[in-house]
Amino acid sequence: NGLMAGKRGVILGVANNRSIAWGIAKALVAEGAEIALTYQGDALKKRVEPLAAELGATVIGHCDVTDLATIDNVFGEVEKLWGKIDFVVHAIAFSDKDELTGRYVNTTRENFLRTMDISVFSLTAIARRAEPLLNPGSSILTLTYYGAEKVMPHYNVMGVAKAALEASVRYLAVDLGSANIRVNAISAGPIKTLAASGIGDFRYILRWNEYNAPLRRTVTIEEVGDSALYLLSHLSRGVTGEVLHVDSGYHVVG
Ligand code: 0WD
Repeated sequence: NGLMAGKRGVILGVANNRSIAWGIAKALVAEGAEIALTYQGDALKKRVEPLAAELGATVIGHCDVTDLATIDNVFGEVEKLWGKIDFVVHAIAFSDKDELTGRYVNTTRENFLRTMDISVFSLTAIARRAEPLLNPGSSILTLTYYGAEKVMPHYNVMGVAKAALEASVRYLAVDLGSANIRVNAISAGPIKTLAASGIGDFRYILRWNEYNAPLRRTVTIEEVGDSALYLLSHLSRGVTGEVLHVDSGYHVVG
């Protein structure tokens, strides 16, 4: 029973119980979805396993998106387990935290390329690998941030990466649309997660959003999860190439 009954999918990017991907996982399972989680390395495996158990989720394996063989392997395992799937959640990003502060102009070539590889190219690589497994009506979702649209203090190269990620969503939406596979993004407001802790002055950004967003507060991973439910379910079957702001409305004033 539920909105996602009979639907199966993969969620990449659960690091701990503060992860946005975890909020999405909870919302999907509450509506009857069966999910598989990946982890990045052994340190995160120990965190992801008990979380997966909490939801009755399958832990499908190690996936470091800088190693394309691990993407191939994870989707190979998913195919063995289920055959076809109905959704993929991409909640992955990385940049050297020394460059998530100060001036964008100082971005190094090495970190620029690494940030783009992990935070942008990975969505395309995952979409390509997942495509043959995706049923008609399937949905792919990624996570972006307002720093793609406007210059946000300290977000720097990650803002450039998110702009490219949002463009990727549009190109992928066209490529996969003829197979009735949809590709969308949620632009989440700031949330205190492991990844966010690398961003300079993050507490100030949270406070600024609380003061200025129309709802006068920040959002929770549960709220992002509920919006993700919409984009991953048949309720949004006419929606693709979209960037949905789940940010207490901050983007209308910021
Ligand atoms: O305010 C926020 N937290 C926002 C986050 C606002 C708007 C968007 N987002 C985005 C992030 O940019 C990211 O795309 O949401 C997505 C999920 O991030 P999160 O939930 O904020 O952060 P976290 O719980 O740390 O999950 C991100 C995970 C990594 O965690 P760590 O902190 O260990 O880097 O991305 C994964 C990893 O699990 N990840 C990778 N996975 C596979 N291969 C890799 C990699 N190379 N690098 C990072």
